[in-house]
Amino acid sequence: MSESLILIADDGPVRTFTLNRPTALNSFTGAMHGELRIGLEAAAADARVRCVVITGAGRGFCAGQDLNDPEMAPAEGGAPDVGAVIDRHYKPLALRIRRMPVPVIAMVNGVAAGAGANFALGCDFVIAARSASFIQAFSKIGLIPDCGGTWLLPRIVGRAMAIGLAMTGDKLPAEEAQRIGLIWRCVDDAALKEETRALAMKLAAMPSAALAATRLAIDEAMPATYAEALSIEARVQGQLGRCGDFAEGVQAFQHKRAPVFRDR
Ligand code: T3D
Repeated sequence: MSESLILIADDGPVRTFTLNRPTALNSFTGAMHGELRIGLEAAAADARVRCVVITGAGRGFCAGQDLNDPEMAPAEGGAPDVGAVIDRHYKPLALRIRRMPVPVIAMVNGVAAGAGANFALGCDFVIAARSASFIQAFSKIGLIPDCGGTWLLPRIVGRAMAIGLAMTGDKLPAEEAQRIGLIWRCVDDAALKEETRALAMKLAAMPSAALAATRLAIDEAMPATYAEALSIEARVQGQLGRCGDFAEGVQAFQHKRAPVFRDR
């Protein structure tokens, strides 16, 4: 039997997905997309899961699209339909992550290139090993940043950095990625798993629904005016105010005890 392209492991409320094509630096094939999509759907529907971690097997995180995947092969001698591959695989993946009801952490253990880099940047947190790096590899093969890169990069690091990273395709070491605010943290390689676990457990104990709503409200506010952002906050806060976690949070505060959050 062939080995799974996505390994799934639970550590209490934290579910870890490991991209498992290490000899090709975990680059995406259609089959790996399929397994990941099914796994993320299941995690989204499972109330026991309160935080998701995504990482890569071996020395790389993800080298983007597998450039040898038959799906990339030109149709009957013509050019491959790259746009169709994005519509079929990368758009659903990016949206799935953005709509997860729990926080998603990319634990970047090695190189993250092309769609592999932007797949990580689309997660709520990116924690990278000091030896890891980020490469907007697209320009080197005549493409533009995809998997959300054109939207994410300028919003995270500003237009000048976005253009620089995207046009040069230069390798950005993890330490530099943290310095320019592209990622949450760069940590020593030996500390990567423990630091990620600590963050994941902390997030898992927090009110998931409020964390997912925080992501939504910040994304919605990004292109909005100040007044519109205030209205978005009123709407989202109104919904959260009617949820059990808010009542629990206030009660726990009043009784000086630790809260137990359940909403998702
Ligand atoms: O249809 C569509 O294309 C739509 C979607 C596009 C999204 C994209 O992601 S486009 C960008 C695709 N990715 C790339 O262009 C990155 C290609 N890889 C590299 O530039 C380098 O491998 C890295 C800079 C990431 C790492 O370099 P290095 O020196 O550490 O490793 P390596 O020796 O190049 O790679 C190790 C193995 O992984 C090697 O296989 P081998 O020779 O040992 O059998 C290499 O061929 C393989 N590999 C790396 N990246 C890919 C790959 N195989 C298939 N596809 C890859 N993307």
